[in-house]
Amino acid sequence: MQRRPCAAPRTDTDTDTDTDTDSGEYAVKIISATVIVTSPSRNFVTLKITTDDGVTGLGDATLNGRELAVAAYLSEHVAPLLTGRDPHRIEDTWQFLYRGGYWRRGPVTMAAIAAVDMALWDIKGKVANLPVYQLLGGASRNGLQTYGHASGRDLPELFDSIRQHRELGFTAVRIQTAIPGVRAVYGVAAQPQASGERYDYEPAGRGAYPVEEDWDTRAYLRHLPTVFEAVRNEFGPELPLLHDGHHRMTPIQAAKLGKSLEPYDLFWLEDCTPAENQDSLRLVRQHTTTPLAIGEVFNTVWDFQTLIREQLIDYVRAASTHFGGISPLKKVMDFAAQHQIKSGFHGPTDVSPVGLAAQLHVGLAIHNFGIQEYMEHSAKTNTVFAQSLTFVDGLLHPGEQPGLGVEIDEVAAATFPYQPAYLPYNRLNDGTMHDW
Ligand code: EZ4
Ligand code: CO
Repeated sequence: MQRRPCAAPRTDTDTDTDTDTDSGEYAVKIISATVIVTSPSRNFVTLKITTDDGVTGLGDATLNGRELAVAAYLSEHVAPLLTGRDPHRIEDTWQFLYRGGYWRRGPVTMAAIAAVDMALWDIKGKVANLPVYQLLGGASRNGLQTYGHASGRDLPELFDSIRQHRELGFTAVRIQTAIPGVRAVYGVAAQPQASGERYDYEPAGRGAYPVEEDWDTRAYLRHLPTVFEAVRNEFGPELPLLHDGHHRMTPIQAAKLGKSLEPYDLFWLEDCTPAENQDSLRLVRQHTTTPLAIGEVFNTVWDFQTLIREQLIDYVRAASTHFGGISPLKKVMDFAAQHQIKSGFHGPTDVSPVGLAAQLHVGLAIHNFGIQEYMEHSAKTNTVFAQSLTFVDGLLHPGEQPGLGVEIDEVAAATFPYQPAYLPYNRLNDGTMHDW
């Protein structure tokens, strides 16, 4: 019998069986790929791939505020193409979905491809009986240093939040505070929202329409250095401090902020300018030695090309889920290593436990790990996802279970149906829309 072409999908008329191949490459086939949308305390989109010998793999396709678009992309256009493919051909399947789709990139496409990539790594690990980090080269460290999100409406509340995080074992903290004159600011957990339930300390609120927030860059630039001065005075010079500018400044404003924060020795300043304008980082870089982190909204390795090659950043903020999965995350970090740039993968709770596990395995294996963002998932989320990660003495570890180490309880998942939820948007005082 003639061999089928490489990785051709099974068709209805195909009478081929698993046993008539001599190379072994068709020994296992994908028999199903199903999409699970669940909202235990927030919305998550999970892909479950099953092979004909009963092994399952999970991938995260959660895209905050646009969840159902990725779910449809997967169930309508990707799942049918996966049936019959060899689950072990991870790179080939990634390229098939990326190049074969013709319309490349974008968060919906790349979250969908990410879910497939993660699920196939999960399967490969289970078949090999090894945690995924072992397949990526093995551990380069004992565990991953993490940072938590400290925030407050004023200094006493912020100081309490920093103390709480240190008691939980965090050895680094991100600092976000309210700004006098601004009603609602990104990243301040205790701040009341205009409407919508705040969940998991993340900014998206449940409800059919996004909440409006306001913004004043001049007030922010004046206020923030005073907050960092107070935190350094209270907690001393050792504690690594981070801050997220959340895409709101122009290049010259970001340069000014970077300079004014230099006395407080930040671990990083994140997303100081909107990511679309890569050239703007040159200007920021020329003016400040405050380390820069960027890329949580990037989709592909190519988005980092200029920033890494010209050493315009210090940390890669990509998230496994929004960046096409484990395979491209490993590639971008290998490229970054040549330029002494480290990882700082995006780990909010809108990356599911599956997506978080995927990047923990990468972070444990690569040499140029920097720091890992960690926001614990809620107790409700943990009733749906069983995680094997551990967090001891400030170090995260993905655990030793074969594969990614996360399983989903589909019965529990079904009890939490999707609920519309949107990230807020920003307007300036005169009503102009601004980056949120
Ligand atoms: O606002 O993931 O660094 N973390 C962040 C996040 C983002 C959310 C958006 O869904 O900027 O909190
Ligand atoms: Co951010």
